[in-house]
Order: sequence, then structure tokens, then C-alpha cells
Amino acid sequence: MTDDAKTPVSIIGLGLMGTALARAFLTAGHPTTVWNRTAAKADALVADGARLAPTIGDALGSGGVTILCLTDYPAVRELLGGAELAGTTLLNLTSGDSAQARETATWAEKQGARYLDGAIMAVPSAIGTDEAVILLSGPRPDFEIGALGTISHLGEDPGLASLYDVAGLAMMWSILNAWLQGTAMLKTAGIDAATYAPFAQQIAVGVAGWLPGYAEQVDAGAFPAEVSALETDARAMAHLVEESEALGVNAELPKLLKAMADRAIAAGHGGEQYPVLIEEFSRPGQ
Ligand code: FVH
Repeated sequence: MTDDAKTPVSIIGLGLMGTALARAFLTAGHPTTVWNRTAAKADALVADGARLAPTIGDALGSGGVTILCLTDYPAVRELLGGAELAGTTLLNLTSGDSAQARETATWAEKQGARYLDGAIMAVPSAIGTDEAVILLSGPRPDFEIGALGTISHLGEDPGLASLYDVAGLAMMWSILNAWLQGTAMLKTAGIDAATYAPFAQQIAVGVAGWLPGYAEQVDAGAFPAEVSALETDARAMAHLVEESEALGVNAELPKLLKAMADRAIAAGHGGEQYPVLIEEFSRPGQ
């Protein structure tokens, strides 16, 4: 049953994610129109109450907000290239980088569309729950899409959602890689991954707690060594490199960490605290 008081939505792109988005809207009672290049992927949604748009133009013209969830930005531009966009509201939840988001925003606005960019920080099975975080950037949304999860509008710059998306990926992969490094080392002593995981989790949670204080140092551009100096940390990094090599596990990641600290120390920052490495992270790598 659809509820006419709810924002009408059109979903363009019914891959794994687009299908989950459409299903969440249907479940919440939004009038839901769908379109997909391979039309058969719409069958189950149509059976459950979605309206199949016969053309892209029809999907764009059905009012409310049109949500794009395609493989990449070139696919979005190819698909919308010849379409009439004047008067439409577009929300592009396709993954990409901030330059693609800004370029697409400029292009769509020139065609007369209201354009928001977005990033989905969730897997399809989480869509429709609070755990699904959807980041938006561009003009403040004038539609209601809370059925998808936790919606966060980051600001007017359309590139912000993509930037936060990749910054989140940096966190995710850094934590996972650090955990895998420790897991590989402990495996050499017969400790299995499940035994190490709770300890690793405790460290990750503890370090996460340092972030607000360290962020204050980064924003102030002042890095007094209140807890530990970088040169002390670098000595511990040397232990990590040496231990990895001695155990015959991969030492590339520990060496990278140490190389960055060594450069900062060579530049005179050895007596300052770890966040001084922001200077290394803020310029192109070597
Ligand atoms: N799946 C996930 O867990 C992640 C979570 C984080 C965000 N992503 C992003 O969501 C976008 C879509 O991902 P997806 O998983 O739905 O991807 P697919 O299942 O491969 O579906 C791709 C859809 O795109 C359509 N498509 C591709 N190229 C074109 C084109 N040139 N013209 C029209 N449609 C196109 C494709 O159509 P079809 O192959 O079914 O005909 C699918 O509908 C993506 O940016 C993720 O990074 C998901």
C-alpha cells in the first residue's frame, strides 16, 4: 500500500543496491517508480507494488525525487545525456569521487535540475535500518527519504558526500589492514584470528577515543607531546618492522608507517606528538 503523503520516488538502476533502495521505499509506503536498463530486474518490485517506467523520461517526470544508483558516473552521464532534466530533483547515490560529483552537479544544474549527490555507507541488506548511513551533499533536501536509513546532509558542496565516503574507506581499510598485520604475526605463534580479534578490537576502540583530542591538535596546528613523542613512537615502529621481518610475515605496511614518521623526524618534528604526521599526509607521497 502506498501513502500519497510520502515523497514519490523514482529509482533508476536496479542492481543489488538500487533494488534494496526501491524495496525500502515500497515497504515504507512511498509511491515508487522504477527503471532499469535490463527491465526484467524490475519484475519482483513491480509485483510488490512498484510502477515500471517505460522510459527514462517517464521515470524522471514522475515527480518527487529521482534516485540514481548505477555502476559509476560515466554510466549516469551516458544515461541522462539526452534526457529532459529541467524541473527535476536528482539524487545521485552512485559511488565516485568528489570531482565527478561536482562536475555532475554543475552539468545537471545547467540543465535545470536540482542536484544532490550522495554516498551509501552500507551494504544492501542494511538498507531500511538505522545502520545504513546515507550521506548527502548539495542543496538541503526538500524530500523525505528516511525510509532508507540514517540520512546525514553534510553541506552545500556537492563533493562532500564522496569525500566523506573515501575518508570512511581510509578508516575502514586502515583498521582492517592493521588487524591483518597483527593476525599474521600472531599466527606464527599458533594464535588463531578469533583469539586475537577481541584484543585487536579493544585497541581499535581505545585508539578511536583519542581522535577528538588529536583533532584539536591538527586544527590548532600545534602538537605538544602530552602522551608520547613521535621519536618514541618511531622506535616502537622499528620493533614492528623487525618483528615482522624476523617472523617472515609481510613488513610493507610497518615500513611505510616508519618511513613517514622518519621523514617527519628528519624535518624536525621528533619531539612532537603523533598527529604532526598530518603534514606528511597533506602533501603528495614520494
Ligand atoms: N552493493 C554494495 O554493497 C555497495 C555499497 C556502497 C555503495 N555501492 C554503490 O552503489 C552503486 C550500485 O551498486 P550495485 O551493487 O547496485 O551494482 P550492480 O548490482 O552492479 O548494479 C549496477 C546497476 O547499474 C546499471 N548500469 C550500469 N551501467 C549502465 C549504463 N551504461 N546505463 C544504464 N544502466 C547501467 C545496471 O543495469 P543492468 O546491468 O542491470 O542493466 C545496474 O542496474 C555503485 O556505484 C556502488 O559503488 C554499492
